[in-house]
Amino acid sequence: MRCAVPPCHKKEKPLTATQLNMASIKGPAPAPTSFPGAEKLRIGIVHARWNEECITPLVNGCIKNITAAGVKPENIVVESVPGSWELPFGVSRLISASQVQASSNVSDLMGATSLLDDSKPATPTTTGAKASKAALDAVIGIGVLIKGSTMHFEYISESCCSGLMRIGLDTGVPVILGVLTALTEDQALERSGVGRKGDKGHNHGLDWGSAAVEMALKTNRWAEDGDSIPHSPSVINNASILSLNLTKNHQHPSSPNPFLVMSASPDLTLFYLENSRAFRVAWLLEHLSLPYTLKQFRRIEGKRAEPTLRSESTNPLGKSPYLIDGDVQVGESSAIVKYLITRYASQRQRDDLLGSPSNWSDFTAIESFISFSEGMMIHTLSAIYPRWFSTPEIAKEIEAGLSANIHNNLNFLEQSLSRPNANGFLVAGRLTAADIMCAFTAEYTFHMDTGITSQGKKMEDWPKTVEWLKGLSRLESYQKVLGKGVVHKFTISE
Ligand SMILES: N[C@@H](CCC(=O)N[C@@H](CS)C(=O)NCC(=O)O)C(=O)O
Repeated sequence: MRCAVPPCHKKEKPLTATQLNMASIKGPAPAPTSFPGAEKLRIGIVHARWNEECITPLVNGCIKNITAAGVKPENIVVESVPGSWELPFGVSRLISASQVQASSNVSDLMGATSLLDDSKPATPTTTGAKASKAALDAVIGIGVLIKGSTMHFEYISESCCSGLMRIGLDTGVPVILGVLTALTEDQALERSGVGRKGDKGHNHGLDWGSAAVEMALKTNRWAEDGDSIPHSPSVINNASILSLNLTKNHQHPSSPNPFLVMSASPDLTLFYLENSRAFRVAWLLEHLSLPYTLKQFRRIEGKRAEPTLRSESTNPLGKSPYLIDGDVQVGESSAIVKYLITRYASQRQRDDLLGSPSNWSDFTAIESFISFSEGMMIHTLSAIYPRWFSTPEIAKEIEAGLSANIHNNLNFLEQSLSRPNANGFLVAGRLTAADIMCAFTAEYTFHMDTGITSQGKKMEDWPKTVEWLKGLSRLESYQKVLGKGVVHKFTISE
């Protein structure tokens, strides 16, 4: 009878790499050798205290390569936690603490301290140099797990590694996996560069340190401008191109972006009613340089939208703006603005336009203005309805009744724009979604003269607000919308 198993499948002792005269193919491809910009980085290390004989050289290896790359010793923060189970929590809290520190004036929120003894893993020597207060650019979680006789090893390894991975993806701050999951003590010692029988092995901490610097620099660079595709050589060029294309289409915020989806490119159609809030959306689309199709609709006798707006857009409310993006349909200008920024803006643009967790006051101020533009400011817009649908006398009366609120709203804008560091914008001294949302309502108020001259007021009573609108209208993105041939009669210019 013929043997069912071919001879080559006979159970034999496998040959070792040396017997095969073959070097192992495992190991990282050469890492970058120079790290321009590393001197600006702040790197965190959180290490477990279990298996300290390995932990100490691993932490020191990390620090060695981080500083060799150019990171200043005072900008390396080392903290310890009891064991590897606590690593994800420690890393997560350290990232948050650094972000809070970056946005506050507290100087001693995080010191470059390790909870280890001084004789143990070296805390980078602080030579009196001032440590950075910036948020951490990368964090390494270091632990050493050695298999024992129970399931403990399996549970901790799995949870710790996936926990660290999740923090990186959720926060956008690179988290380097510095966890050895060794089956024997010898394996752990070899991978810590200590070894036991003459062969010292290789200290993986060195690689983790380099990886942290590389990932920190790359993440910062990608965040600089989502449109700029890095040109640095990659060992795996095709893979690199693929991943960057995905990044380009969908951007990748460094702070948590629950909406990050690797899918198709934007397929945007904006249903734009002339002289309407749709200007906000078109302006944002231009600001983000997103491609879109603009379908413009007329107002019948300057009032209600022509019925085709409802039928063509399929917006059940029949209002503009309305946005269709593939299978996504969004109404309400504020929702559209947030959707576009969240889905398509680069991290930098997103933090600029909506604010970031590193500055909660700006973040909440922007959010308030977005609500204000369609909340409190609705007084201004509603003043027009009596003019359209009532007698001039009644319209005048209603407008007079609304004017206190209209003035109050304008005073609020004026106050925000009068802050010493306003720089011609409502929040944070830069263009944000607050400006994009509120400008339309303010332009409308002045252009339609709702509650202004009829109430003995004039535009000049709100000089900063007028200057703000003029400044915004000079922006390239604003001008680009006008260049698209949209009808927008409210612009306040020189
Ligand atoms: N809160 C909505 C308001 C939408 C809205 O009322 N749009 C007006 C133009 S500014 C409209 O479509 N009017 C057409 C009509 O009422 O016929 C938003 O912010 O998008």
